[in-house]
Formats: sequence, structure tokens, C-alpha cells
Amino acid sequence: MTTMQSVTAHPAWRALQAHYEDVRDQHLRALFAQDPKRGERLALEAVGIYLDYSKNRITDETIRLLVELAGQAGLRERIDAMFRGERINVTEQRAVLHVALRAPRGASILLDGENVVPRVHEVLDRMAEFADRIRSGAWLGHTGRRIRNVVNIGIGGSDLGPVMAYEALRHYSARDMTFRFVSNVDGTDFAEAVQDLDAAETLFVVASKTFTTLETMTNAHTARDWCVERLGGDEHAVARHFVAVSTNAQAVAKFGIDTANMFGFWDWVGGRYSMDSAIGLATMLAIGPENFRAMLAGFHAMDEHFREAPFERNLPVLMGLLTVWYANFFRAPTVAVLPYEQYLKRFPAYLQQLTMESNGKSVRLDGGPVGCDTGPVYWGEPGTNGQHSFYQLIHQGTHLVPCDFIAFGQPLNPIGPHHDLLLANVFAQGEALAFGKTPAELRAEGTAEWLVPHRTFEGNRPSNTLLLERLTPAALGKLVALYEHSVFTQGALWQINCFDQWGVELGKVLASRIVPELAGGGAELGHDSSTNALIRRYRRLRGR
Ligand code: G6Q
Repeated sequence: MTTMQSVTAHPAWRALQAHYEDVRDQHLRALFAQDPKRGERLALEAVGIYLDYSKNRITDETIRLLVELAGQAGLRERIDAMFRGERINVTEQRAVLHVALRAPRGASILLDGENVVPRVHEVLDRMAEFADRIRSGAWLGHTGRRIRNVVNIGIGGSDLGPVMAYEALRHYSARDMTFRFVSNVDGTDFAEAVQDLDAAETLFVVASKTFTTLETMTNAHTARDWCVERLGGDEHAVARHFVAVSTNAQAVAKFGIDTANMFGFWDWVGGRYSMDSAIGLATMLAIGPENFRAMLAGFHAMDEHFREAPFERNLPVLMGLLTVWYANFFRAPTVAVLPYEQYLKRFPAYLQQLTMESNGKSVRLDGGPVGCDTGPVYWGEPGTNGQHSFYQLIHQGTHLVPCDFIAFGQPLNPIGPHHDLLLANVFAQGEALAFGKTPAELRAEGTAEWLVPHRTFEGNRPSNTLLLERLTPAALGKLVALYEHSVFTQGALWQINCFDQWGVELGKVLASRIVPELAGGGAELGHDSSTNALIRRYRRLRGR
């Protein structure tokens, strides 16, 4: 690996540092006053997404310099390398081709000289055929009843995408079916998911890329016991009630699932980038193959935009650059994602994995220290609920929290005044954050002097507003791809590997050492005094 330069060594970085000294003292009130058209000018519409980024603490020069930095950091080359199927996940020696999962039939994306797109569509076709059989009632359970419940068992990338997409697209889902998602190794998750389900009508989708993950395998075995016991103790029931999504056919067969009922994907699909692979089987069962394909088309439209649009007119690039601007220059440690759309309630949780597992790194691709802050903490809740809890801190706290507001013009449930009220709130929040309320305004309203500091909103708090027409499967695909490529843009600037996750390994190894120790007896505990004491106390609590 050749030694690379830290992003901080690029001339544009130094120029941005100097520029920041100038911008940080400018208020959005002044920036808007100087340019009456700012709100229309600093906005971008592409592939059906309108991004208003005018309420950011930037000038035209900021964008120019950030784009220059992207050029100096080699963003273009990184994008091309990903789409070319190069092994850009260097620590795992893997290509990163989630973009191939949504490439249209007939497209060509080569990996080691082989076009992977036909393989993608072969699996999609099998998934569609299976989904049709389940949804139409043609596939029968062991006792001859049709399947009415689907339980997805997976964790991390094999759970967060499917559950988020199911919730997001619930409007389009088969309402005569029940969908549940079990991820946690805490037995409560499984117990609560199945407590009102009839095994004779339940299909388990065991979703695990490796088919070795402790939580998923534990839950899958528990599910198998639960199912077989309720269906007369006949192991043959497994064939009608379990399907697998995995890259590991051997382990799937060993578990007892016929590999004819396995849907595959490939090592070039990272877990957190897999909701549009066979990992999306539960999503497809819920919304049907046609809607699933529409979602993939949405992803693809954003992929093409990302690959082709010039950086200053490129939605994911702009959002990624703005994230770098706040993380590195304003040193803002978090980003809030605030969807004004109830169906997107799991979107922030989904983004937490996508953004933080990808960009929570401190070394560059060549192993050298990054030399600046990397991935911010992503968090959020749907509006308007958040307004009645944590927005206080965003408005008047001491931390700068850049916000992404997400809203849709057309409601999926047009009931009375609800949607106007919802949208009025999202627009009002962006306005309040940017412009605040001055002491002079408060005094003019007759606010008592001692209350003025408490009621002052300094404003100048940045936000993006993403406005889409309607939450459709395609719109969801576009939104997810937007954040995927924004994460990629950030990672390219920081020169980090967005596609590995060594940080989750150590805890797994230590847990497997502790498991047998919890049983009690045996050799002396060899941990630190704190861990030893906790293990002993737990043993006592369990009477061991
Ligand atoms: C995602 C991570 C991780 C992974 C889970 C589940 O990028 O790699 O969240 O998805 O650990 O792994 P399996 O699908 O192999 O069970």
C-alpha cells in the first residue's frame, strides 16, 4: 500500500481553514439578507429529490473550496474505482458493488472480468417467484395451511435494512400478512415476536451473510425448536417453514434448510449495504416483487446521478461535503436526521449503522492516522415528536447540531389537516433554527428583561431540507442511496475504508470467552477486577 496524504495536507484544506475563520462569524440572517435569492439559488433538484441547502453556514466560496478538496482527495477516482469493481475494501480484499444490486437487467458491471448483473437478476427472479407463491397462498406450510406470518431473523445489516424498509413501505405491504423482525440475542425479542403467531402459518427467513452470527444462529435454532415442537415434532416441517438468505450454502444446509430454499448474495455486498440484495427478501414478501423492483430503480437512479453529475450539482457529494465541513471545521460531533414522515421512523436507526459503522474509523487506508475527526454520530427521531423532546438542545444548547429534515409533499394517509400541520412544522423548524429570535424582537414584544436571555434564540443553526413528492418504493431507494453515497464521499475525503468493521470484532471474541465462565465453577477468572466482579455477581444472581 503506497503511503497517502492526510486530507489535512491538501491545499484546499488549508484554504478551507482560513475560509472557516471568516464564515464562522457570519450569521445566516446576514447571508440571507445579502442575497434575496439565496433560498432558491442554494437548492438542487435531481432524480425527484429537492435539496434546500441554503440554511447552511456556507457561502459560494465554501462550496467551491469543498469541491476543490474533493478533487484533490481523489473522489472522482474513488467513485470510478468502486463502479469498476476494484477491491476498494482493502482490509478484506473485497470489491464493493452494492451498485450492481440495482443495475437494470442488461447492464454490465464487471468483477474480475465477469459481468455480475445477470447473477443479481437470477436471484431477484427466484425471490420474486418465491414471494409470489407465498403472497398468493400457493406455498403451503407443513400442515397444508397458507403462510400468513413472516419472521425475519437477522441482526445488523441483515435486520436494520429489512425492518426499516418494511416500516417505510408499510403502506404498500400485504395487509393480510404479519411481519416481525427478530434480531436481539435477548430471548425477549423472539418470545414477543412469536407469542401470538400460529406456527402452521409462519415462515422464518433466516438472514445472515455468514450464517455464523451468534445472535442469528441462536434465534434460528430457537425458532426451529419452536416450530417443530408446535407442528407435531416432525423435522420435515423445517423445509416448509424456513428459508435462508446467505452467502454460505454449506452452513445453511448444515442447519437443515434445503439450499433450494436459499437465496444467495456475494462477498462484494457489505452487510449495511445489503437491504437491496436477497437480504431484502422479507421486504419483497411484504411489498411484492413489483414494488421491490421499483425501489431498486430508485436506488439505481441515484447511483447514476452520483456517478455522472458534476460535484457541485451532485446531491450525495454535496451532502457528504457539508458533513465534512461541519465535522472538521465547526467540529460538530453529531448530525440529526429528522424525517417528518411517520413511516420513516426506523430510518435514523438504519442510518446510524450505515454512517457510523462505515465512517467510525481513525486510520486511513494505508494504516496511517487520519489526522482529523471522522464520521459524526447520527441520531434522530421523526418529527414532530422530536420537537417535544430533544429539539430544545438543538435550538438553545451549546452544541452545534446540523440537521437533515426529510419531508414529502403528498401524504400517504390524507386525513383532515394533518399533512399541512406536519409540513408547517418542518418548515418552521428550519426557519427557527436558522434565524432564531433576537433580544430586540423579544423586547419589542414586551418580554420582561430578565426573561430575554432565556427566550433568545441565537439562530445560525444549520439544516438541510429534503423535499420529495411522495414516499414510494422508488423514493425510499433514492434516499437510501443518497446517504450511502454521501457516506462514501466523506470516507473518500478522509481516505478511510468505509467498508470494513473491525471495531465490532473485539467484543465478539471476549463475549465468547465469557459465555462458559458464566456457568460457574471452573478455573479462576482471568479478567480485570471489574469484569471479574461483574461475572461473580451475575453468577450469584443466577444461583450458580
Ligand atoms: C454490516 C456488518 C454487520 C452484519 C451483522 C450480521 O455491515 O457487517 O452489521 O450485517 O453482523 O452479519 P451476518 O449477516 O453475517 O449474520
